[in-house]
Amino acid sequence: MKKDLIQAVYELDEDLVLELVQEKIAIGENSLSIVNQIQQGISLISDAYDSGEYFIADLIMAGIIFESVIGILDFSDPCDVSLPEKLQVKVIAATVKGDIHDIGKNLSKTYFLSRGVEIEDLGVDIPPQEIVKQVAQYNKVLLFLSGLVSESYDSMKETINLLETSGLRDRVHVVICGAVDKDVCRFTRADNWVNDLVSGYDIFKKILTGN
Ligand code: B12
Repeated sequence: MKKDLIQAVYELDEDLVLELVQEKIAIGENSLSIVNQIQQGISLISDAYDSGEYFIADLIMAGIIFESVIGILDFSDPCDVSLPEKLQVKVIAATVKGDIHDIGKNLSKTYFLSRGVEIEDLGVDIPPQEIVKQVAQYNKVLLFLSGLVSESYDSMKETINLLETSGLRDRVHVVICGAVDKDVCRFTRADNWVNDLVSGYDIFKKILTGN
């Protein structure tokens, strides 16, 4: 019997992953459901890394496979609300200082773009000063701070502190994302936290419509 997608990801079998994803696309399976299955496979890889069964090279391979899948998924949704031609809010994202994980951010960029929203991506390992400098150019900003390693929480907090001391905090809605939860949100004094891109997009729509 053919392996399922989660197992193929876990076994880092890129060819089979892509073949299974193509099959799922052909039968009309939702892109987010496919992403969800890849994430489940990655979770298994993460556990195997924690237990010493997988190594850093396997994490790298997991990242490569995820990026290949993102390249063939389509997130567009004709039923989604049409956006005003000129957005009144600038959307910026950065992986914070000390962290280089960017697959979730790249995936989110693709998802937002398929809905007509451009995220300005500052990159990875970005220090607070650089983020604040970019934010200062706009009147209303939705700022996504992404991080997966524990050290990123301090960087998120430092960034938000600097926004405060620079007098910019009122014009920025800060959403932390990645390996975060409500405790990290409280610690960093962010406005919201998300660990999936759809919730991130929902926050964007709320800000845009003022709800
Ligand atoms: C792939 C991977 C890597 C790749 C990253 C490649 C890349 N370009 O990103 C590589 C191999 C480079 C890597 C390196 C390291 N990694 Co790593 N990595 C992973 C792994 C397996 C998957 C992460 C991933 O991409 N997931 C898939 C994406 C889609 O999920 P996501 O990022 O959570 O994104 C979702 C949401 O969070 C949210 N989101 C995230 N960002 C954004 C942004 C926006 C705008 C929005 C709206 C939403 C959003 O939406 C996404 C989709 O729903 C995780 C395991 C795990 N469980 O997460 C470990 C993991 C995060 N890594 C870990 C570690 C330890 C490391 C290293 C320190 C290893 C080492 N010894 O060198 C280095 C880190 C160096 C550094 N300073 O950052 C640990 C972190 C532990 C910790 N608590 O600190 C983990 C948990 C593995 C483990 N079990 O130990 N890693």
